[in-house]
Amino acid sequence: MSESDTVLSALADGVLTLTLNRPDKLNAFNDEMHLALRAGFERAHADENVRAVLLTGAGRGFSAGQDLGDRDPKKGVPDLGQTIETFYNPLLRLIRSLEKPVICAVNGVAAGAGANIAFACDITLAARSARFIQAFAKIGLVPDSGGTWSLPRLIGEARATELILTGRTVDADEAERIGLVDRRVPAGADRKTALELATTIAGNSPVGVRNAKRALRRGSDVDLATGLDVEDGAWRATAFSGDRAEGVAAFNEKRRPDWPGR
Ligand code: LHQ
Repeated sequence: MSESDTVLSALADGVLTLTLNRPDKLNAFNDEMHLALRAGFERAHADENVRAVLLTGAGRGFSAGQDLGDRDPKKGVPDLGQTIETFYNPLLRLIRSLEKPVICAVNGVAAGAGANIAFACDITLAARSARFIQAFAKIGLVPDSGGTWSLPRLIGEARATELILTGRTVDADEAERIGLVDRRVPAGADRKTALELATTIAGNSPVGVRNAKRALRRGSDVDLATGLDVEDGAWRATAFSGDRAEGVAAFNEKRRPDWPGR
C-alpha cells in the first residue's frame, strides 16, 4: 500500500491518492512524513500510470504544519532554514512542477505549512469542517511553503496581508467566498467529491491535460502577447498528438478513447 505509514499511498483509475497519516498530531510534518510525501510526488512524476494526484489527510485534520515538538528550541537550537531548504521548498517545487493535476481535499484544520501546501495544489476543495490558519506570526515566523507567493495570487494582496499578519482562522464558507479554495463541499463528501474530480481529469487526454496545465501555469505570469504564444505552443503540442487523433476517432466511433498519452 504505501512508502511509509505516515503517508498512505494508493493508485486506482489513474489517481494516486496520498493521505497524510499522523492523525494524533493532526498530520503535523515530522521528517519521516516529509520524506514519504516527497516519495509520493516523485512517483507521481515518474509513473505514467499516475494521471492525477489526490492529496488529503487522515482523521480530523488536514495538517497542522510543521511538528513543533520536532523543532522545539528547548531541545537545542533547530536550524529552521535547513528545514525549509531540505524539506518544504523541494516539496513545493515538486508539487508545482508536476505536469499532472494535484487535487487537494482539506478536511478540518490546515495550519502553517499545512495550509500553504494545500494552496500550492491545482484545485483545493474544503470540507465543511475545513479551517485555514496562517499560524506563522503566532510563533514568531513568516510564511513558508510559498504562502507569500500563493496567497496574493489566490485572494489579492490586501486579504493575503490581513490573513498572514493576524493569523486568524478562515472557515470553509469564507475560504470559498474569497477564493482561497476552489469550492466548499458538503459534510462527509470532500474525499468522494475530490476523488470524482480527480478521476474525471485522469480519464481525459494526458497530452491535453498536461499542456493545458503548462499553459495555465506560464500564462498567468505573462502579458497577453506572451500568453498567446504560450497557448499556441500548447495547442500545437496537442493538435498533432496521438491523443488528439484518438479523441476524434473515439468520438466518431461512439466509444471511450484509449489514450496513447503521446
Ligand atoms: C501538534 C501540532 C503541531 C505538533 C497540533 N506540532 N503537534 C517550518 C520550519 C520550521 C519550523 C517551524 O515551522 C515551519 C512551518 C510551519 O508549519 S509553522 C506553523 C506550525 N503550526 C502551528 O503553529 C499550529 C500549531 N497547532 C495549533 O495551533 C492547534 O493545534 C490547531 C489550531 C492546529 C488545532 O487546534 P485543536 O483543534 O484545538 O487541536 P489541538 O491543539 O488539541 O491538537 C491536537 C493534537 O495535535 C495535540 O496533541 P495532544 O497530544 O495534546 O492531543 C497537539 O499538541 C497536536 N498538534 N499541532 N504543529
